[in-house]
Amino acid sequence: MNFEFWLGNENLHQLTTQRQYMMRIDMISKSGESLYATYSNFMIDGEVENYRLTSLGKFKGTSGLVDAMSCHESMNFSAKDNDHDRTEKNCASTTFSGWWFNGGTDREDCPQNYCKHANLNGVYGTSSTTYGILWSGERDLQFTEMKIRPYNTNTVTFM
Ligand SMILES: [Ca+2]
Repeated sequence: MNFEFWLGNENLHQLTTQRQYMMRIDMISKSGESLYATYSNFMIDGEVENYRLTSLGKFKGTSGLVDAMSCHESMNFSAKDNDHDRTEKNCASTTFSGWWFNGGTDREDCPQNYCKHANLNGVYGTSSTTYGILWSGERDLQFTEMKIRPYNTNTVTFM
């Protein structure tokens, strides 16, 4: 697949509530380095719960890569006309994207009062930390892909 595609939150909800899924994110950095992040769990709540990112489970990824997605765990999905982030502003508006924006101040390992630590739905082709595609300090990502599959302890081990 070589174009922008989003499966849709309702589809993600229907799929991920049937059984335990794991998620793998593949990324190519601005400088061309391949990066990956995997999570042992991926589940999206329904529309009534604003497609909340219920659970991510355990993280494993490229050596040195920050676990940026966990700062979005248990957040509602926000869109421009559906502000469910925890800031006074509208993160979806400032980033031109929909995402499980956070913005809280209750986790020391996450950016404080800031919309995101990762945003794979940002705007392509910009180093902007406000609205670009980023993963922690990795800005202007060339490529990102989020994939899910049924969790199988035989094929993947999360320490
Ligand atoms: Ca808000």
